[in-house]
This record gives sequence, C-alpha cells and structure tokens, in this order.
Amino acid sequence: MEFDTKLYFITDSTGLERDEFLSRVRSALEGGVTILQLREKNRTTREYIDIAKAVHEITKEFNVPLIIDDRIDVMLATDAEGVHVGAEDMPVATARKLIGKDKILGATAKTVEAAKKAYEDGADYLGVGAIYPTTTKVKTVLTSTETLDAITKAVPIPVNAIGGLNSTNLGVLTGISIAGVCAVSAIMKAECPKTAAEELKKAFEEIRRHA
Ligand code: TZP
Ligand code: MG
Repeated sequence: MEFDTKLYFITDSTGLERDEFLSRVRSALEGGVTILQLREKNRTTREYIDIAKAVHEITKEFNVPLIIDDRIDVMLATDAEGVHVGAEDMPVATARKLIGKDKILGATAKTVEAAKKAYEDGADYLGVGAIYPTTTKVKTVLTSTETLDAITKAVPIPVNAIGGLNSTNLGVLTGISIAGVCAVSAIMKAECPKTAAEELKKAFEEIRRHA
C-alpha cells in the first residue's frame, strides 16, 4: 500500500477520556497528518481493539493509513493498514511473514546495522531516534544525527526521525534525507492538535527545502 511518512503522528491516550482522545485524533488529521500510529501500552486486548476500530473509522475518512504499534493481532482484528515493531517486539522477518506482503511494516532502528537488517527482513520504513530527550513513556536512548544521516544513506526505504521533535527544533535535521518526522507530544499535548500538526508539517517542509 502507498504511504507517505512526512507527518507521522503517534498517539498517546494516557489520561484522556475516549471522546477527547478521538477528537484530538481528528483534529490532528485535519492538520495534515499523513500517517497515524495508534500506540497503546496500558490497554487490555479488548480495549486496544475497540479503540483501534474507532480510530480506524476516522483515519479512513482522511485516507490516512493506520499503523498499530506492536500488535499484529490488533492490526488484523481491525484490518488496519500496518504494524510497527520496536527492538523488543516481534522480529521484523517474523512480522513480515505473519502479515503478508501488502500490509505496511515499520521498524525501529538505532544503528546502521539494525537498519540494514530491518530493511532486508522486510521493513517498509524505519523510525530512528530518539533525536532529543522525550517526555513520552518509552524505553529509548538518544541517537545522533550522524547515525540518522548514515541510516538514510544505507537503506532505500523511508527513514523518519523521532524523539522530542516539534516545529521549533527541526533545524538539526537540515540536510539529512529523512522522509518525515514522527511526533507524539508535539501534537497530542498541544492546545490545538490541528494547528500543531500544520506547524510541524510546515517546519519539516522548510528544512527539506534546504536539504
Ligand atoms: N520512540 C523513540 S522516541 C519515542 C518513541 C516512541 C517517543 C516520541 O515521543 P515525543 O513525545 O514525540 O518525544
Ligand atoms: Mg513497540
């Protein structure tokens, strides 16, 4: 399936009522999100499927692919467009075997070696970071912009930067051939997710002009 990782929004429903969460998801999509990952760490399987179905109804309206973090079963149950696996999740090759060739498979990579392997094992895009320290609950270490740059040169698939990114701090990525930026808090916690998404997209387009 075709996809564009330019503005990759990863959700976090922590502390939000369902309606508030869904309305923030919609607002972000109105702001130009091009691909959306549902990332739920504290839900039962039943709850994860339920919220994924609701989010999928909205992403379909915008023709935006829905990626499910970590859980192939939830992706299949909701017929979402793809799944993202991190370093401690299912191996990329196994995930690819299970989901078939048509679903989108994303992987996290922090080294050139890991990036090449993920590509060879069937990943369609890579998330690389954290570029900056993040306040989002995640087990991660910082990745240098030098490593990010080397990864973009080592694999032929889209590479996205992630971690602490917002519309004011993308300058460090200038000249690096990333396909897009991933963000959780910059959009999720913004007063207006639509405006935040618009600003982040504009900031990315701006640094890309100087690439
Ligand atoms: N992987 C590396 S950093 C991160 C993930 C999931 C969280 C990014 O969140 P934020 O709020 O955009 O820093
Ligand atoms: Mg994961």
